[in-house]
Amino acid sequence: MKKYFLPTLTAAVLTACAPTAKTPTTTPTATTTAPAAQPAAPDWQEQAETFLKEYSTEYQRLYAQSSEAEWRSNTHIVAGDTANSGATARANERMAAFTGSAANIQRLRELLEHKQDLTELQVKQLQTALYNAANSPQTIAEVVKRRIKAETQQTEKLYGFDYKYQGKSVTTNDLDELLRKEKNPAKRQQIWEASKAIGPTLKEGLLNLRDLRNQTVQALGYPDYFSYQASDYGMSREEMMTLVRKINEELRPLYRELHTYARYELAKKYNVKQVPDYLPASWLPNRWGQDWSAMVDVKGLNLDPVLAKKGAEWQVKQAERFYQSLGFPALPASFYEKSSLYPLPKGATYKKNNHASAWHMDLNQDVRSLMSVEGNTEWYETTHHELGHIYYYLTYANSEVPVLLRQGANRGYHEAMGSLMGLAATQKPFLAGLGLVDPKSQTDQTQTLLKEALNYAVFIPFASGVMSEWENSFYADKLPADQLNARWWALAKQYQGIVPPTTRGEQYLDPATKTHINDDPAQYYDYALSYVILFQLHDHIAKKILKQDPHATNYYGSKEVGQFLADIMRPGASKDWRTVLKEKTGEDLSARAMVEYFEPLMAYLKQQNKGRKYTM
Ligand code: X8Z
Ligand code: ZN
Repeated sequence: MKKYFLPTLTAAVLTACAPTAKTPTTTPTATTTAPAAQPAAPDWQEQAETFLKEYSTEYQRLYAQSSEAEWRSNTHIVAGDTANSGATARANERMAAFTGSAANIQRLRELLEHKQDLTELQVKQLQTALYNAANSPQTIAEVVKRRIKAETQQTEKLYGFDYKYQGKSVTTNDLDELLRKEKNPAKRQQIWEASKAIGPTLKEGLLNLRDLRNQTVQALGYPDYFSYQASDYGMSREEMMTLVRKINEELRPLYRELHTYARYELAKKYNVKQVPDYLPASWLPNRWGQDWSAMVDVKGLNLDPVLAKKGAEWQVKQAERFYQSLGFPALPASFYEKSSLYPLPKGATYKKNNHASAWHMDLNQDVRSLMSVEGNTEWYETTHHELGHIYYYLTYANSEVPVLLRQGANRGYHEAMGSLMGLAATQKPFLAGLGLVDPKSQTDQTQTLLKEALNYAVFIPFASGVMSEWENSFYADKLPADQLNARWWALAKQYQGIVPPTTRGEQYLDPATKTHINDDPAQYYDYALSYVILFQLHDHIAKKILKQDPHATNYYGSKEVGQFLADIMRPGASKDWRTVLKEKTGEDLSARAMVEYFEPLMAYLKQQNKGRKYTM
């Protein structure tokens, strides 16, 4: 599931269009001296305004219909049922027929030829509409139709899959919990393998989708689907890859220490005498090795028992209270009525999407989240993450922001907001203020920072390395079908220093076990960028607004922090993302703040790793 939009759509719409300030046009207009018979030159701003108003109204209507159908398809998955998938495919086809229509494409191009006569806001909207058109050009309507169908089917397979461990059906929540807790390495391997069993079932569908996705965007001149997604940032594929590789390199020295540390600590934990050069994937407390924070328990700061006691619903309410304390409004009642926040009851006759997402159903006030919240640290953070999307939606759904620009400054910002709140909600002064931990208890700051690094720093080689490199190869380099798994594990070794517990041939498809590979394609670098942005924002908030140590903040109740975040959210995509960052933090996009945050940990890790063999 596209983390916060719909899989087949990428942008938002325009409602009752905000009055646009007209800039003087260079087109000469009729003057009193002009001969009366000569037709007046067209007023391009007026033409664009008329077009955008109509376009946006229809776009928003179709978007809402598509969202409703997708919501149903992601929350009620019944094996063999075709009613939902049929309805979803039809709604998405209607959307595609409109956004990709030849008439709309022609008109958009025509208007954009007069860019210099239009307002900046109009140009942005027209460009967004043309970007959306490239995802569904009706010049190749049959290909688009097949892609829509293939996407719907892939979603059903992905979330309808019945995971089995020791002969019993289990949920992904169960598998995650087992991977966090199980101490027996042989059992761990079984659990890990159980979590990868879905891969082969998705292979044919994914290969088909690759071709259909590439063909779709090629019709409007994009070389491949990866380039198409990168262009949403105003960047080429090569520029995006250069950026993510740079981020990865900047975090590499820290990762190298964490990797060495983890190999030795886990070998000790699992009673393995010979420390392996590379980490067996089944040793790590996460299905893809993207978050190792469960490896460390900080005495006095372990949230799991208290969260288990408070329960899932409390977590959602608490996250809302946190946003409200900053000055954000209460969530609309419909959020609670219409969302799907918790795991399905045992024995339910249907399944639901098991990955968290947030939905802007109508690009207005109908906001919902799809989660399977349980009382634990991982869901506590994820709840804050999803509400970040929800408050972003609500904040830019205002009359100043045209419907087509109701998106994040870029996709990475959208991911950053809630993750930032998730980080803030786990720092000790915040937790103490909330009464979740004893403020008087002595807690180890180094262990706290280590636990955070095992979450945020460990994520970078996965997101900017393995995922981005694999999808780049897959879409742009047309990675051959008999090298998909080999490439995945070569990247995991190179970037994460992780190897599979046993050889994983091409009969498996381990990348496809990551939901994004199927339904949020060629965009995973969003998350790497979001962590970089998150630390930039956090650094600014801590030092400049709260005047607190970034390692020990308490945002709770700070209207100034709320103002700062809402100011970034309010314009949506109507402001350039680079300008926003520079204006708000005084910096360009950079891993500086993230590296600086973890700097105090380096000395400790080097000390711990003294005499140990480094393999990366
Ligand atoms: O997919 C997500 C969000 C989607 S709204 C829950 N995340 C990435 C992942 O789970 O792989 C958040 C951080 C990384
Ligand atoms: Zn997200």
